[in-house]
Amino acid sequence: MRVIENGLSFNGVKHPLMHTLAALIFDVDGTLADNECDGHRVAFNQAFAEAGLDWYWDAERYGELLQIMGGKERIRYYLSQDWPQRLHEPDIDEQINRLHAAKTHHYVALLKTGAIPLRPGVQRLLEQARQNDLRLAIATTTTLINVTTLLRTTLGEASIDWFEVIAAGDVVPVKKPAPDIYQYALKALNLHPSACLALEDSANGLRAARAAGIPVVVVNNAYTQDEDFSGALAVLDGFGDPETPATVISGAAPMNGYVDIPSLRAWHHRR
Ligand code: XBP
Ligand code: MG
Repeated sequence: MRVIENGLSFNGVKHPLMHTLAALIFDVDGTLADNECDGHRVAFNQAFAEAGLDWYWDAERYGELLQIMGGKERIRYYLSQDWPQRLHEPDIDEQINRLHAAKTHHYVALLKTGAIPLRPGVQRLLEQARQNDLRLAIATTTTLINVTTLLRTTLGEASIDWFEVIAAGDVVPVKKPAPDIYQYALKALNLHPSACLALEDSANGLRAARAAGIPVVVVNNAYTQDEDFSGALAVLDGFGDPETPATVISGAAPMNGYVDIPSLRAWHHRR
């Protein structure tokens, strides 16, 4: 018997609905906001200084450390590189957790000043997605309070409910480039990966989504522009807007010059 559920045929034959775009899954850091250098990095350094540590991550070093996703994981990696003996301290896990909690506190405080805007085109695209009945989700390695505060401070309180699932941080044991956070979001959406499209800014994010079977459009930024985005449907330098078109780095050009719902549907259709 042929069972069709959520547009899927489980007898191995693709059902037409399998190709229909039903949901957009957004990455947060670097995608919704260009917030790593002037947001997360600043907060890490504040936490280090407050703890009396002589550590400072300048913009260039932070770019290297960004290869390690997740703040706690990034601190641990930094220790392994610069202070390896400290990893043997019996309370190192607690130290990292405390430092990271302080970093989150500083980052949230910074967001509340309004210092971190969304990337150009993000609000327009989210509103268009809602008008077009596309479902919305978030899949990010960052801490949940960072996401909800960013949404509150940029789009307002109600925007949190625009997203059916906000999959964030330690809700899964392994962070991007592992597929876990995307698989978590897919399960919550109860959708096949082919009915979704992920929007990412980094190669690690692209790999995570692709490993979960989700097609990806990349909007890169200064930190990620030299990364390998093979496997993306398209790579652009931003979402763009009617007045300021996006530059296409690879893939088909968006039909109106910027990332909108018709262009996302067209990329998704060609996958
Ligand atoms: C990017 C990250 C995050 C942030 C820090 O996440 O690697 O770890 O830099 O956030 P994404 P935390 O691109 O998946 O949104 O310190 O809260 O981990
Ligand atoms: Mg990102």
